Amino acid sequence: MAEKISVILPCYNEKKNILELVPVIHDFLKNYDHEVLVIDDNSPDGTYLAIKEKNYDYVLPILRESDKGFAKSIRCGIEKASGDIIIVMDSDFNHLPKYLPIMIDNLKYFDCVIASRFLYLAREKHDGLFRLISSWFFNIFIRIILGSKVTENLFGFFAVRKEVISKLDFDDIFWGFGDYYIRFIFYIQKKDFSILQIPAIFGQRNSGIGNKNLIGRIIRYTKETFILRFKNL
Ligand SMILES: Nc1nc2c(ncn2[C@@H]2O[C@H](COP(=O)(O)OP(=O)(O)O)[C@@H](O)[C@H]2O)c(=O)[nH]1
Ligand SMILES: [Mg+2]
Repeated sequence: MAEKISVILPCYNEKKNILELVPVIHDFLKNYDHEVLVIDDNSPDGTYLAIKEKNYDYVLPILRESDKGFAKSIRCGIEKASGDIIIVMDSDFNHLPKYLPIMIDNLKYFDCVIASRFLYLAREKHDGLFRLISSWFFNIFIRIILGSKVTENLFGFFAVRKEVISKLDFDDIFWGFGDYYIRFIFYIQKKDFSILQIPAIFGQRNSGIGNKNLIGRIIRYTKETFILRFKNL
């Protein structure tokens, strides 16, 4: 039987984006058995109700009212997913759904497929040169401190078999914000799973503002990178 794909979409105040993104994902996955899990941390803009009202048979909307957080929402989605293949992506078009088929198809050959903005420096238009450059430097920093072999340790767009990710300790990884991805990439390499990087362009956020505090994040991620290093000496 064909394998089932579960796309995990954590979201906060993304009503407009999620209503546009979900049908686009559905369209790119029309040749695959799939479900889309929308995990909303009770956004004030009513993201959860908006997608629930659509009543799509391939969507599982999940409302989280306690213990909020980006990485914890992703964990919740993974735990509730019924698919054999897990895909995690942002719900604001920063992660472009056009890459889904190539990511899924390559899971025939690799345990995990990650999208990278820095493989062959895949670039097109982008809305944040500062963000791109700071991410490039930060990836170098992570590679030096943690010995990571991949070009992208921050983006958070990946596909993995459920049986593979289930071999990782979720308590070690899924908390905080984007720093969870540094830990995910670290532990998946530590377990010696095979990883394929595919070049990906950083998509433009369609609407809304998202998390603007880039400097605060750099400081937090630096701290978390050192903590991870010392925990795994
Ligand atoms: N469930 C959940 N999703 C979140 C939270 N914070 C951000 N997100 C979602 O995570 C994704 C990335 O957030 P964004 O603000 O765009 O971060 P950036 O792209 O790294 O600047 C978006 O799809 C957000 O809607 C949260 O606390 N809970
Ligand atoms: Mg974003």
